[in-house]
Amino acid sequence: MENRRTLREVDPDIFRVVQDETRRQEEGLELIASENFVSPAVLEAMGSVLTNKYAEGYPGKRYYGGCEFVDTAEQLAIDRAKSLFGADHVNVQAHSGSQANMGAYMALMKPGELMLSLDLNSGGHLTHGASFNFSGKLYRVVHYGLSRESETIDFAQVSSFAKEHKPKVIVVGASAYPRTLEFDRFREIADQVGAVVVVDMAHIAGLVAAGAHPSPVPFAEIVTTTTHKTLRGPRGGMVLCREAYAKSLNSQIFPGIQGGPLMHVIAAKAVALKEALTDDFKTYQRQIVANAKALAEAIKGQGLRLCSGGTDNHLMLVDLRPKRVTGKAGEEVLGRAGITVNKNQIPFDPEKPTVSSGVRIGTPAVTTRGMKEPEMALIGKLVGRALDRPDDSASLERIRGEVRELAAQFPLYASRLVS
Ligand code: DSN
Repeated sequence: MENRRTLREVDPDIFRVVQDETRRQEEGLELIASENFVSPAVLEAMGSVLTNKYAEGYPGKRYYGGCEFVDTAEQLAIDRAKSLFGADHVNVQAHSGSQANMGAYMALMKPGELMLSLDLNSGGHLTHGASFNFSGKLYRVVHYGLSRESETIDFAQVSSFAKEHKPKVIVVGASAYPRTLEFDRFREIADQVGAVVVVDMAHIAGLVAAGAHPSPVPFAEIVTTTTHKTLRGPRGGMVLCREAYAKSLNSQIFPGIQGGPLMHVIAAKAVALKEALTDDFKTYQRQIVANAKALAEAIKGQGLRLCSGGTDNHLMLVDLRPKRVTGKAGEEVLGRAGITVNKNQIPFDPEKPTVSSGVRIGTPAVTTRGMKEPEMALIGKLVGRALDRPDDSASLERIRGEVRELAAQFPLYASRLVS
C-alpha cells in the first residue's frame, strides 16, 4: 500500500533538523570556500526514487536488471562532463573526492610507489599524502611547499624534489590556495622526470568549467574533482582522464573501491552539469572571482593581512594575527555574528592546526545568492567589526542582526521553511 506519510509525520526530530539547517543557511552568511547552494532541480534529483536502484557496473554493462533508466542518467552525466571539460573519458561514480583520488592513485601507482604533492600545512589536502590518510599509508610521499617570501608554490623546490625523488605521480591541487595553479609548469617538471600528473581541481572545478581559471585537462593524465564546491552540484566526486587510462580508472572505482553507485546523486550530477553548460553559469563563476577580489580588498581595509597578498580565485586566506585573534577564536566569533568560516593554517603557521592563525574565506555560496561587489564591501566591514571586539556579545548580536537583514535581501530556500 502506498505510504504517503511525510517526513514531519514520520520523524519530527529529523524534520526539525532539516528546518533548522535550512534556516541557518537562509539567515547566515556562508563563507566556507568549499560550500555552495544547489538549485531546486539538483535537490529534486537527489531526493528521488533513483536512490532505490542498484546499478553496479557501468551504463549498458550492469550486474543488475532494471537499469535502463538509470543508464540514461549516468550517460547524460558522462556526456555533459566530457563536453564541459573537454575530457576524453569521465567516471561519475566516485562517491566523494577522496574516492576519486583513491581511484586515480590506484590506476597509476602500486602501493609503496612515490607521489610528490603539496603539503597539507601549505594548503594541500588530506588525500594528497597526509600521513594519517590512506594516501600517506599506501604510498611513499614527498611534499613540496610554498616560498616564504611570496607564499606561492615554490617551483624551484618542486623541480629539485622531482629530480631527486623521481616520483611516479605529481599531484597538483589544493584546498586552501588563493592563487592560480600553473598546470603547465607542473607538466614541464613531470616530463623532465617521467612522472604522470594528477590534478585535483575540486575547489576550482566551476571556475575551470567557465574559463575563469586555466583548465588542467590538457596538462594532466587524470583530473579529479568533487561536484559540490564551485561546480555547485550534489555532494560527490568525479574523475576525468585520457583515453589510455579509462579502463583502468573505471575498474579501480568499481569494483576496486566502491560497490553500487549512488544513482540519485549521479542524476543530480547530470543536472548540475547541464546547469554548468549555460552562459548564466559562466557569469556566476566570473562573479565569484570578482566578489573574492572585492572581499579581499574590503578585508585588507580592516587591517587584516591576506596570505600571498590577495586572491586569483574564489578564496582567500586571512592572517588574523594583526587583530591578535587565533583562527579558532576567529571562527567562533564570526560564527556568533552569523558569518560561517573555517579556521585554517596560514603558510608557516606557528600555531597547531586545531588552533591555527587564520581563517579561509570564500565567495561561491554568497555569489549563488546573487550578492555582488557592494555586498562584499559590507561583509568585509562586518568581519572587521566582529574581530575588533571578539568579547563584546552585544556588538556581535548587532552584527548578527545586520547579517540577517543582508541575507533576507537575497532569499535562498525560504519557501522550504514552515513556521
Ligand atoms: N574539506 C574540503 C574543504 O573544505 O576544502 C576539501 O575536501
